[in-house]
Amino acid sequence: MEDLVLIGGGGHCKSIIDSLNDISEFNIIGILDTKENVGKIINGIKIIAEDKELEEYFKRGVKNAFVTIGGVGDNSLRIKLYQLTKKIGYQFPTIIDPTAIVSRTVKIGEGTFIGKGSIINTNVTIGSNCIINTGTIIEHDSKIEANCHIAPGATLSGAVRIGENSHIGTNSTVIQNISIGSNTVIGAGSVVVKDIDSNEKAFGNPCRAVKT
Ligand code: JB2
Repeated sequence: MEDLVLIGGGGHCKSIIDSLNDISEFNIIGILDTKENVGKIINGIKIIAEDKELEEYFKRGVKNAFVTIGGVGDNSLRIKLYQLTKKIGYQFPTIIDPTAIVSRTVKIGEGTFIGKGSIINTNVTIGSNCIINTGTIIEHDSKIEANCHIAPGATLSGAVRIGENSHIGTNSTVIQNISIGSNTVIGAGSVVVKDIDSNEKAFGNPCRAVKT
């Protein structure tokens, strides 16, 4: 089994560890978090160091890393840590919980997590460093760009397009053929029936952008 280091030891990390335990493909050497959390145990895995030790672990032969920070509504730390880790040279696996149903035609980028009970239908493309969280449904021909978070229970009907760095709130529904831009947040429980531009915050039924 190859060694893997996790980055961020909060709630999202617990979900990833649980899936990794069921997959048994990696030896998790530990978690990196902030100084005050070093020494804590998260789902049986120790927080061993701060992010500044990433280079040292790479030199010692750890070649796989995974960003385990969720960052609800603000992906910036997650993206920063992914880029920093990639620059050092780490590889990022794709982690698919064994309870997810994923068509063999789906393309999934590195560093992306597919959570428990998700269903991903044919011809879907998902970019790198995404979270496809518990119980989501991603229907046929949808395209999700890098660094997106599709929160628990959200449904994307057929051929939905989501631009990079966007967040689709928990239990939201996006009807077929809708485009949602980049850096956009869709609030929890929204029903999206019209396209939503980039750099928007939008919510409700029907989902509308909030004017700021
Ligand atoms: O710079 C950092 C840093 N800043 C905060 N580097 C590293 N390596 N870790 C950092 N952290 C750590 O991220 C915090 O000390 C904390 O341990 C963790 C964030 O944990 P939290 O539970 O607050 O959030 P999360 O992102 O793991 O989970 C959120 O998103 C998930 C998708 C939660 O809202 C969950 O409920 C949700 N399921």
